[in-house]
Amino acid sequence: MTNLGIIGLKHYLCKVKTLGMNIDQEYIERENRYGAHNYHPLPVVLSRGEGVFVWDVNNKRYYDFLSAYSAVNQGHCNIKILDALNLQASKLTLTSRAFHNDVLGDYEEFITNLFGYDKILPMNTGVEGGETANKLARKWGYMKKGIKEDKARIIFAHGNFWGRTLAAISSSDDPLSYKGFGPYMPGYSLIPYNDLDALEHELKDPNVAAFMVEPIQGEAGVVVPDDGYLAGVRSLCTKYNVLYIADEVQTGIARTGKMLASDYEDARPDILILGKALSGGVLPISAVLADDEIMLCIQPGEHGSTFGGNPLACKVAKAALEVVIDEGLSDNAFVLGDLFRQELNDRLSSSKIVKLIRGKGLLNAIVINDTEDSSTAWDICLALRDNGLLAKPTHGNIIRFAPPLVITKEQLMDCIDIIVSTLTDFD
Ligand code: IF1
Repeated sequence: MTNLGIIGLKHYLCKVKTLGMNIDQEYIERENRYGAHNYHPLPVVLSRGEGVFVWDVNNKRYYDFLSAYSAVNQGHCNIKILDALNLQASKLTLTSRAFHNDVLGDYEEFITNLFGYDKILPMNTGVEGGETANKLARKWGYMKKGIKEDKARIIFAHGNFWGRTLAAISSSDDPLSYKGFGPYMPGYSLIPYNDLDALEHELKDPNVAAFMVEPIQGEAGVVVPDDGYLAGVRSLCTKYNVLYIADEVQTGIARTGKMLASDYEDARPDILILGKALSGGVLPISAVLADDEIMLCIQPGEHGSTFGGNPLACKVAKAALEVVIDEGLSDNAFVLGDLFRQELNDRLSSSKIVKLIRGKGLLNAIVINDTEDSSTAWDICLALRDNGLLAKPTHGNIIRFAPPLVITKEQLMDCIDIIVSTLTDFD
């Protein structure tokens, strides 16, 4: 937009405000008019963020209980991450991988040591991480497992969500994601989540290269599998020489109370996908981690990205991980997550509207006593917004609660009060 355009808009909005019209509506109508209609946002227009808080254009303050789908675990505008960003931004932002740069190697060494893998392949968005993991698994299947060309299969679980690309929607069983976008990627199959018998049945097929799964299913509504499921996946994949791919794009980076949700069990993935909070919400940064046996199956020229591994992203990701470690965010998520579920369970035990509270660490959801296609969860989110807390429904009857992990106990208790009183009003 030109300067004139910005001044014009501000002037116009001032007029709107003095006339007593709804200032939010102007922003919303502009998006609606000029932007694709691929989202249905909660009607709130945000302009500023700091830590656990965001402010709207009317300067009303909210607790952010979405954290941009767990991308801002380190809190909005985290100063250490912004310092890293600003310092590198004025030095060198992008070289492409056609040349080396003086930052990438340091980041690669840091992150592989932190997570205990031989190598990293840096990408940008979460879904590119998933695509990369799928390509790696197929290549490994042909080069190492001896699967005949074009026969490799990858198994997924019902309810999975890993993004919006054609490959990602080809493994989806949510019509909203896949319908109308065919034809689909071959070589994908679905089994029930949290079902080791079904997994073993599939893994017996020698053409299976990998099983890709979220340690907790986010989009499906924060579905936590039974204890022992991930360890079971690990041992079955080992038994049948199949790669275990963990999609920790949402569950990773301290969200569930450990650095990785996989850390709860003896369940080290063969391929680990990270995204979202890997940048603290500053840039799209994702990563695929694996050992040499797998990672070196991809040779120069066979995969890549213009922006993947750029110096700015490397500095930001390293800072984002250091914040998580230095500020003990895993422990905070673990302790406050237990408190959150316990308090809500105690104080909502007689609620007719709340069916169930579930989650791990600070990735939680409440299931509302209503049908999946009802508008109850949406209406509750509107009321929560009015009461100063932002959350988003997933399906008509589930609300996800995922605040930035820098939240303090005092702030969390304040949020629990808001949630309890809002839900009590609905009863
Ligand atoms: C949207 C939900 C969250 C993910 C997992 C990979 C990706 C995602 C486990 C892809 C992305 C998003 C994207 C966002 C909504 C969202 C979401 F509501 F669909 F369920 F987080 F919970 N693996 N999740 O959850 O990462 O390419 O987007 O960086 O609007 O699509 P991406």
